Formats: sequence, C-alpha cells, structure tokens
Amino acid sequence: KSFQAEEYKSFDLGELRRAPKCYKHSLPPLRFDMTHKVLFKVPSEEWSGSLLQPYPNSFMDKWDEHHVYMPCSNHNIMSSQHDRPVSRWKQIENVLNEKISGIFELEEAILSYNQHYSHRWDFDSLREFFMQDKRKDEFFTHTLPFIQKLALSLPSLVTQPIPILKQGCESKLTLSQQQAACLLANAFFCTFPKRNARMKSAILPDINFSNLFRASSGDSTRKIEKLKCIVNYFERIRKQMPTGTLTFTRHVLPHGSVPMWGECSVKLADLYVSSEGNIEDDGMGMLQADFANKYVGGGVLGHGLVQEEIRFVICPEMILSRLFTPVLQDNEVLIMTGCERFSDYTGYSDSFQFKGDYVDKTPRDRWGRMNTEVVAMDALFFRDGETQFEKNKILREINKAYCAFQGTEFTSYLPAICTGNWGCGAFRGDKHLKAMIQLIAASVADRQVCYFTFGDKPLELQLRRVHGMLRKQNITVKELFKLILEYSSKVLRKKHHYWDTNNETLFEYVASALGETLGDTARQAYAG
Ligand code: AR6
Repeated sequence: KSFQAEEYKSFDLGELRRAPKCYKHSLPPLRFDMTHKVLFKVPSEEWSGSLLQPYPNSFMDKWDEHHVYMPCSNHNIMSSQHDRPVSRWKQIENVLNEKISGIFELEEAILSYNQHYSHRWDFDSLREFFMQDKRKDEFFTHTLPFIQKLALSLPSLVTQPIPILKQGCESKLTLSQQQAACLLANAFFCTFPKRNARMKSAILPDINFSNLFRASSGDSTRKIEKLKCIVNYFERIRKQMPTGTLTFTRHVLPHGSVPMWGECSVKLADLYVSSEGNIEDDGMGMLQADFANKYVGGGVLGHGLVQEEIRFVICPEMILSRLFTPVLQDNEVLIMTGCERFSDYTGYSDSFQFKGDYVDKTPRDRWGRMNTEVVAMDALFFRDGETQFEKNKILREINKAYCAFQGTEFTSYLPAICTGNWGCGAFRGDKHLKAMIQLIAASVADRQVCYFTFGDKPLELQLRRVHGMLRKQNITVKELFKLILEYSSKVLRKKHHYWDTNNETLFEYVASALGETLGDTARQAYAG
C-alpha cells in the first residue's frame, strides 16, 4: 500500500516546544564559578536593561596559553624602527586616536602595528567595498571614529582575562554585548596578537578581519556583501549600544555518557517537516542548528558563504566565538546563547546579498540574553558517498548530534531542535541518513524536531511519510539504528554508488523493511 501524504500532515508548527514558554523551571540566577567566567559585575537582581559594568574594576593582565592574548597587554610588544621593543598597544593607541579619513589611511593604520604583514596583506575587498558604498562619507565621519573609540576602550571595558574554552573541558563564558562589540572592534582593526600566522597546526580560528579585507580568487563580491553586514552592525550599535548579554558554552559529551544506540528502547520524537521556512527566521525559541565547521564560523572571514557563514555575518556577535574556541573535537559542540541578529539578507552563497537592517525582537531572559540558542555542530566532510555509511562514522555523527541536542542549563522540557540538511551541502552528506541520525539523537535527548528541507519538497514529503510509518509501527531508536546499519552494510558490501537512482535509498529501504512503500516522490527526491 502506498502512503498518502495527508495521512502524515500530522504535526503542526504551533505544537513545537519553544523557549521560554516550554520551561517548567525558571533560569537560576547568574553566578560565576571556576567553569563559568562572567566578564561583568553580576547584578544583584535580574538584568535591568542598563549597561553592565566590567568586572573587575581595572585591567588584569594575564599573558598565557589559558587566556586570550589581549592587544592591550603590557606583554604585547613589537620592535621599533631602531629594533628596540616598544608597546604595541601604545602604537595602536597612537594611530587609532587620530582621525582616519580614507581607505589608505585606514590600511596604513592597521599595518603600522602589523608590520610583519605589510607586504603580505592586501585590502582589495575593502577598497572595492568603499568604491561601491554610497555611505562612504558617513562611514569615515561617524562609524569609523566610533569603532576606533570602541576598540581603544578595551582595557577599561574588558578587564578580566578571557579564558580559552579548552578542548575537553565543559566551560562557559558570559559577557555583555558591549564587551563583545569592543572585542569585535579590535578584530576589525586586526589588533589581536599572535593570531595572524596561518599555520595548519593552529587550534584557534582566525579572528582579525585582515582576511575579510583582502581579495583572493575573485571572492571580493562575497566579501563586499559580508562587509555590508558587518558595517551595518557597527552602525546599529553606534546609534544604540545593546545592553544585553551573551553566553558561549563549550559542551562536552564524556565518553562514558554516550548512549548505547543499539539498546535504546526510546520511542521516536515528534517531527515537523517543511520545505518552506528556514532556521533563523522560523526557529524562534528552539535550539537552532549551526551547520558548523570544527573551526567555528568556518570561512566567515574568508571565502565561505553558506549556512554557517551567513548566520555569523547577520549575527556578528557569533564571530566572537572564534576568539576563544579551539577547534571542536568529535564529542564537543559550542552553544551560543543570546546573539542578536542585525541584518537581513537574500540569496545564498554566490547570490548572497545584504538586504538592510533586521530588528531582532526576541525577548530576553533574566540574565539579559536574547532567547536565541544556536548550537555549532560540525558534521564530517565526506569526499565520497560511501564512507559515511561506515559504522564508526555513523556513530560519530549520532554522538555529535546527541551532544548538540542534550542541553546544559535545563535537563527537562527542552525546546524543539530546529534543524535541516546538516552536513549535506558543503560537507556532502546523505540527507536521508543525516535526517535519521538527527531523529535518533533528538529522540534520546527527549526533544521534538523541526526540520526545514530548504526548498526540497520531495524530501519534505518523504521524510514525513517515513517518520509517520516509523511512528505508526512504534519503531524505537534501537530498531531504527539497526535498520540504518543494515542499509549501510548493504551499501558498503555492494560498493555501488548509493546515489545512483537505480539503487535503493535509505528511506526506501526503511519503508520496505516496514512493509510499506514511499510512493512516487521517492526518485524525484533523490534526483533533487
Ligand atoms: N535554514 C535551513 N536549512 C539551510 C539553511 C538555513 N538557513 N541554509 C542552508 N540550509 P551547509 P554543511 C540547508 O552546506 O554541509 C560551512 O562552510 C541547505 O540545504 O552550510 O554541514 C561551514 O563552516 C544546505 O545545502 O552545511 C562548514 O565548513 C544544507 O542546509 C561547512 O560549510 C547544508 O548547509 C558545513 O557544511
């Protein structure tokens, strides 16, 4: 019997659990401890809406590998013309205290404390951006002086050493949006020391904006659109400095707490699936997936411009994660809470364009954070189609998704997961497999799933059908896991190209194992 689509128009967007409504307990008061650093004075009551004071009162200089090397540290030195060591921050202050009236002066200022790169960095994308930008005058008269001042306020605004969220350690960092702005202003002026050399072994992503300013292999059109978003962010905060807060959490799934997927008798989670809508517009109050790179933000300051990079440029506070988040390991994710969206956009990848302001009306929690929780979860990149069906790869992806969906601040009544084709674009994963993997992980984490297929209508219909069949037959996690492994071993045994339309897809396999069929949409979906 072939399933009718209507049979599965079961689940509605309105039935999804969203924060803060879904929580049965209120957020505990904000407290700092060894694993949770807070860079401002914690208000005795709840966040009141006024600007927060940095903590401690004056700058504490720490120059070691456990903390971000700060531009304003006394240890940040460069050599003078006479080869004598001089304070690099003094040089930064000297140039940023002066009026910068045009692009060449701006370049000169940045290079004056990055002399090592004076012959290696170009500013071609930035130059082109100014050639096109109609509000160039406004930028040099108002916005740039504002960014200069903001960058220079670093030693009085960010007084506490910023911890590196170390690999393998569950840790959190909460800071004010104003502090984030100040740090981003420093990234704009490329002031962060020890962050320019691009060695393969580096475990921290780059943060200085030098890469965004340059043009390589004809990517200046992409970078110009990104710059429009970044400049829009600075213009917005110049007009009104946001007063809220942000939390970045490195979440680790200890090896001992990995569920035994083949033994879980948990029933499958609710699923809403649609080909219309997307994560950032429709995921309010849900845990939103960032289809990440293990270097969070991926190519946001470079060439990349797909889901993660787009999210980071419209919500630039997310870029800050790169300052203190070393590359994610297989059992780790980064949760970004409270990042505000500032820009609207159209298009995707090469067609991406800045579309103007976006006013984010998301309500805030008692710590002052917008109720926007985004989890950076990096899938594996698959050069060929079959490798992803190897059991250790499947387990890696289920465990990563489970780590992302587990939740940290609350343990029950968690909001739905808002996700989609995780790992199936740039990383070339199989949509059917990844959808089932995410369903398994969400089910064990006891969360509903809201899945946007990003325009793929056949995928929407099929996923809804397959989910409906699984639920109707009360298939549990362990049974679904077993079906996936059976299909995978078939793929690996045959060594066929699984995407060949003559071969059975995972959804078809599952349907036939349940004594059902997918109907006509099956093949179309795969071709899509
Ligand atoms: N909402 C819902 N779905 C989306 C959205 C959106 N806003 N944008 C894209 N999709 P991709 P990956 C769908 O390629 O394969 C970056 O460089 C769309 O179907 O961004 O995990 C990272 O830094 C798209 O094809 O994620 C990594 O280096 C699919 O999601 C790398 O890409 C996958 O989006 C990650 O690649």
